[in-house]
Amino acid sequence: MNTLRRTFVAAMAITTLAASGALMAQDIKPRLIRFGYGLNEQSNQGRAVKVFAEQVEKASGGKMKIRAIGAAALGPDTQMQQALIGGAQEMMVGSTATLVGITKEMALWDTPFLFNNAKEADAVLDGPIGSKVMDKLQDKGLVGLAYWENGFRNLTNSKRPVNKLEDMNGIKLRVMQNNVYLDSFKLLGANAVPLPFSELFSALETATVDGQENPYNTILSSKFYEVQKYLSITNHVYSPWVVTVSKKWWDGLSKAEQKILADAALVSRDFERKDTREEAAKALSDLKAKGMQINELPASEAARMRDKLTHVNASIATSVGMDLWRDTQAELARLRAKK
Ligand code: TK8
Repeated sequence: MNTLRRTFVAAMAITTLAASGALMAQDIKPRLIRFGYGLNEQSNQGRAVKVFAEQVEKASGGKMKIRAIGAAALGPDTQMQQALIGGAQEMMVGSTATLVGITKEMALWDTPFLFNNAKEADAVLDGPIGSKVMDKLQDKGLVGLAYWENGFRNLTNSKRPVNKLEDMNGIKLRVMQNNVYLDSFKLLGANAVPLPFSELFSALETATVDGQENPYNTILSSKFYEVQKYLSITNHVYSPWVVTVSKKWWDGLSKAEQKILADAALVSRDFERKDTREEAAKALSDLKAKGMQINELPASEAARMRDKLTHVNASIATSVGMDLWRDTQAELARLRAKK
């Protein structure tokens, strides 16, 4: 190699080195956060995850990036929970009901008719009782950041309108994978079958099950109206979602990064509740327009169902702990006493 050529090669090497050095200093690879959820992108859940992602990117100046993965593409709730615990996935949002197998206190939220309205739900979930339950996740490798609204659940099926308790008899009903739900609907006379949400649409379509129960929003966004004729308004339970993080991964974040995620969970929670309530308020007319036949249970029949369902309360109290159960009842009494 002649001198000129040697100089050229050396110069090239220096330029390459300098370029890659500059790249390293300026563009530190953003943290990529896989955030899984079960519903469609076009749903209250999907919209709120998008708000969360925007918030995190903005607050971190692009250093934290959310890769939102909906429609249970990372698996049903229970599978994602295990991925978070193992550290193979960073974040998710899903039902508290599917967490009961991991943290038994979560069964508190499955209590039929626990909350009379959304205001009570917000007050208890965002207050000390909600935090206490959420913090129990930490022993199991999960960090809970916020409760979002799934909503009051209502019944759909393809057999008949449920106008009285006896109409539940023999209806093959999909329930979440959770003993409280299983026992509740067995008590009502249904043939309750636990199934992950991701399998629900096709189970309804193929008539593997006759019915299911979910908030109006989900009946709309998951297009259950295509495969279900009857919607019976029962509001039998208020169901929360909870935003969770892998503790394994969370513990490796800086305090500043943790704060960005925690703050964004609250901003998106407020957005999500408002969005969900607005959508729910007009969902019934939307579902009617899609061809569903909608009926409200007469008060006397709703009371009969309520009566039956109180039989699950004792076992919920035992499994969540008597202190937590009593504190919750006391808090609800306090909320109801004040105007
Ligand atoms: C979505 C579920 C869903 C829940 C259910 O992953 O399973 O019926 O209501 O929202 O968490």
